[in-house]
Amino acid sequence: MSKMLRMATLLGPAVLLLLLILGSQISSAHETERRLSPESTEKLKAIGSWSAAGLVSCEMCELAAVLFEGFLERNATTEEVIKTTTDVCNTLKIEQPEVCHGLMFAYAPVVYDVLIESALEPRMICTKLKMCMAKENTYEHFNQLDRMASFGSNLLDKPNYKDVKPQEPRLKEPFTGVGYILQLADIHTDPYYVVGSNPDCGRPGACCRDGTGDAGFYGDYLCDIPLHSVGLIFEQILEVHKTYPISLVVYTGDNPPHDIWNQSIPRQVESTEVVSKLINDYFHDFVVLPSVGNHESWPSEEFILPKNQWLLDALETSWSPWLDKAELETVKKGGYYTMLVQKGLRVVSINSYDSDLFNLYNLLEHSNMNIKHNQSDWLINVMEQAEANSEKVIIVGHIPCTLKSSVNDHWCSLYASIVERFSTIIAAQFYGHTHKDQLVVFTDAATNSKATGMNYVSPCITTLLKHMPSFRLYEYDFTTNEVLNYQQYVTDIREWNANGNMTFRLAYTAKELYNLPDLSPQSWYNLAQEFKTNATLFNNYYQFLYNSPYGPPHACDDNCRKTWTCEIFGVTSQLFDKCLGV
Ligand SMILES: *[C@@H]1O[C@H](CO)[C@@H](O)[C@H](O)[C@H]1NC(C)=O
Ligand SMILES: *[C@@H]1O[C@H](CO)[C@@H](O)[C@H](O)[C@H]1NC(C)=O
Ligand SMILES: *[C@@H]1O[C@H](CO)[C@@H](O)[C@H](O)[C@H]1NC(C)=O
Ligand SMILES: *[C@@H]1O[C@H](CO)[C@@H](O)[C@H](O)[C@H]1NC(C)=O
Ligand SMILES: CC(=O)N[C@H]1CO[C@H](CO)[C@@H](O)[C@@H]1O
Repeated sequence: MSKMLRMATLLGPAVLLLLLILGSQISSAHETERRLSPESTEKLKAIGSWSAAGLVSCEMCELAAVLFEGFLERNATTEEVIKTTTDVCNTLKIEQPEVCHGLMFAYAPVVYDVLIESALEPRMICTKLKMCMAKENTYEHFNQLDRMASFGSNLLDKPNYKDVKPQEPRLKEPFTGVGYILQLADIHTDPYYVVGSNPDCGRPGACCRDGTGDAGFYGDYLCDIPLHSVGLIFEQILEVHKTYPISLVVYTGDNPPHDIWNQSIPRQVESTEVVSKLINDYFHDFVVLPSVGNHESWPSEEFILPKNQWLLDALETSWSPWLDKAELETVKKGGYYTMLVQKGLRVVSINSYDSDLFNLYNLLEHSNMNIKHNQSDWLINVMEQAEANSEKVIIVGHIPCTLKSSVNDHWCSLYASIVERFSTIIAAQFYGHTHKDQLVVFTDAATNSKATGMNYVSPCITTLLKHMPSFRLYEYDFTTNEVLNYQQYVTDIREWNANGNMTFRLAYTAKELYNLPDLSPQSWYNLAQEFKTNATLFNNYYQFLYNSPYGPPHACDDNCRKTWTCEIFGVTSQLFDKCLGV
């Protein structure tokens, strides 16, 4: 089993599923040859080993699709789909048997149901998941793909304003002057962490559990973080709070561990309950602004209503210490809400399942994001009202519009239009999800040369995949509603284990690191443009990007620098390509 595949399991279950399935086609080539051109078959034979092929090539994905075409043709039962895909996984020894079964049990029915309901050809999924290029006329039913293309295109032109009763500000005594906004991102705590376990057990997202090995008391860089360490991290944050008083807490989601093959609805609900309770225990005197992560659902990443109403019900309960009745109502309806924090400052919390490329339900015509009067309409209405009331808005959410986050272009191009349309009232966007320390700059659709918005992507609290636990404080002017600076804090869990030193250190402050005049979107735009040509300047960004105790995994050559720089501007794949000049 290759490390690459295990990475795929952690990063994109749907990707892995497709990967697994195509394996059967390599071993039983007759089915393959019936469907594929001789060139493709040759290419596949040439690829030989999985890892050599990178994560998923177009050919591989199309092969996986062939298996599903078979299921569809013979109207296979869900049980058969699970069994066959599990067999494939086991035969190829891609994961341990319980992992194979767990993955297929969770994901194969989702793929199958979506194919049946959408009537999309299986191989179109490969295009939709950006594994294959969209080549015109390649497929007979290619036009099916365009069904969703008109989505959102006219939304911003139409007068959409609907009056709703004005909200009472949450804070009777508003903050003025400079304060600090804390962001907690990607906590992913493992309830089954056992000190002294094997951290490299070969079961993705579920090591450090077996009681035989050297996983440290406070955590291990190959595992998700134990709950007792999360509490200790919160204690350390409250120490920093004595110097830099925190006004608001933004908590951008992803509570469960990464054992996506061994989850269930009750366990997912419990994760959100436990993490919310812990945050409430430590930050009960603060205004806390939560948003939902892509790992909160079961299966992880997959979300559609009414099927996942249980998650919204759980959020309503877990978030009830922080939100009022009206706010909880929209949480229960769609997992989003808006809060007027104080006069003139509004927060909008987005449910980012609409942007998740691996939320296969987004392929359905009746996906949540395609239905009128759902989140996108709601968001536009809220922004229009905020504008009419002269409010500034902070948007908080989980999955940012960056290619590495695996987002769909439909949501992200609509989101980018919203950011542009309301650029004068959006004070900041705070997101997480990538576990990396990233910047995202939005530009105007007409010329892509003027900054319209700035999205800060904060690194994570969990240690899994070699990330140092970290948190961020945004220095915010509550009088002018501007982000003035931010402080990035990190700690090395190896030091905790070695000598009990849990002190967080300041990794950097943004303004000083980059020598910025201010943190306006335009200043970030200018800086990121310079990254293209100035490697010294870019390395300031790159050294903190992975937030790893071992430093970046490799030196960044010109190509790498170009890719990461275009990632900053790559809100959609079109913009990414445009930046790369392809
Ligand atoms: C597929 O099988 C299900 C039961 O397993 C049955 O209800 C359905 O009618 C079948 N569909 C077709 C098109 O044969
Ligand atoms: C899988 O989850 C169950 C609880 O649902 C737990 O008892 C079991 O230990 C987990 N397996 C692993 C390998 O972590
Ligand atoms: C603990 O860690 C902090 C931050 O890295 C460091 O400044 C300090 O010197 C350490 N203290 C001890 C006793 O090792
Ligand atoms: C690159 O950026 C560094 C750091 O800001 C600066 O000192 C240097 O002059 C820049 N180099 C060029 C060629 O612009
Ligand atoms: C989550 C959500 O808001 N769902 C709604 C989307 O819009 C349709 C039609 O207006 C409603 O029926 C859903 O309840």
